[in-house]
Amino acid sequence: MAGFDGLTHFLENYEKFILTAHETPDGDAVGSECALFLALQSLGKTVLLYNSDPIAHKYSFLGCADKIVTLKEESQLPEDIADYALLILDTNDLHNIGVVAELVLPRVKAYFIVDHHESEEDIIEVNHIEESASSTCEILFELFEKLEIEITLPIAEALFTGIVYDTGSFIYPKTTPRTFMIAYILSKIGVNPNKIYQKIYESNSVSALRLQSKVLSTLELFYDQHVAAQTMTKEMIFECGAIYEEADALINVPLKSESIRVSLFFKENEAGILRCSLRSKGNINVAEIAQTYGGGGHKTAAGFKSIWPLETIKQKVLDKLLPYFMESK
Ligand SMILES: [Mn+2]
Repeated sequence: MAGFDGLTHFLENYEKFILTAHETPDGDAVGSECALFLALQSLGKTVLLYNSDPIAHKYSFLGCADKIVTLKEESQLPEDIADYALLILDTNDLHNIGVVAELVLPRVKAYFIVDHHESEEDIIEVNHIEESASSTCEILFELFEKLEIEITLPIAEALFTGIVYDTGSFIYPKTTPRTFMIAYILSKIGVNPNKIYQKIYESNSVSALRLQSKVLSTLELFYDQHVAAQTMTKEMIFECGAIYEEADALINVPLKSESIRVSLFFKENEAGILRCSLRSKGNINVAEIAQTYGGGGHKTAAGFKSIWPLETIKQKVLDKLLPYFMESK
């Protein structure tokens, strides 16, 4: 495991911090932002939170969720932004922080990444990236212990949220004894696991439920029922009164079927921009396919923005998957 020296030096070196996380922030992104916000404040630092996309309503129970500003334009930034340092959480891809890359990154004194996604060696060397960690929140827990920062209940709830989200409630492959040990400590501090579960998984709007029903009805199966494809158009979002972010977990639904090895989700946002998300079980590397089209991700979870219309890109992706399923055709 990497030491915390680089990160602790960075935190000591500056007094003012801006925190951000990846586009379409998930439970680990928001949880790590909130936890680090409160922890840095307890050290007497000045801290601001900016994201490129709004956070989902279900995370509004977190202590500082209302402090997160959705960044649209320069005028929202502090006048003394040149005195700030930027901490980028839960992604190591500067293309994945949206407008923060254009408006904040060039103006701050320095930046530092805290993340657990796969990365290039040169990025890992100068940042804090632990690929084996279940979540960014798991890394932050260890940081707080190292710095002897008191983990208050709001910090504990934020950390627990990120860990529960990124481990699929303690079942995904990077869930380790260390993850359970941290969960044990957080629950001793007073976190109520059932409350967090309800907030994350049982707080969706009815519009999200309607959207799910529409998206699931687009399901198509390919390659002897090993590949599933779902589609969401902007019209579906408008008809349901939903928002784009409410579709983020729908790609996981087909994977619950035993025969499905790859799940594809072609989704248009409200502005009509088409994105393709890919998930796989087993040894199919979907990040390779996403990289072909300018995207990225992990071996089992990746995505890219499409410059082609839906039917064209769907066929291109299916063609890329063909070699994996030649024998079963
Ligand atoms: Mn994460």
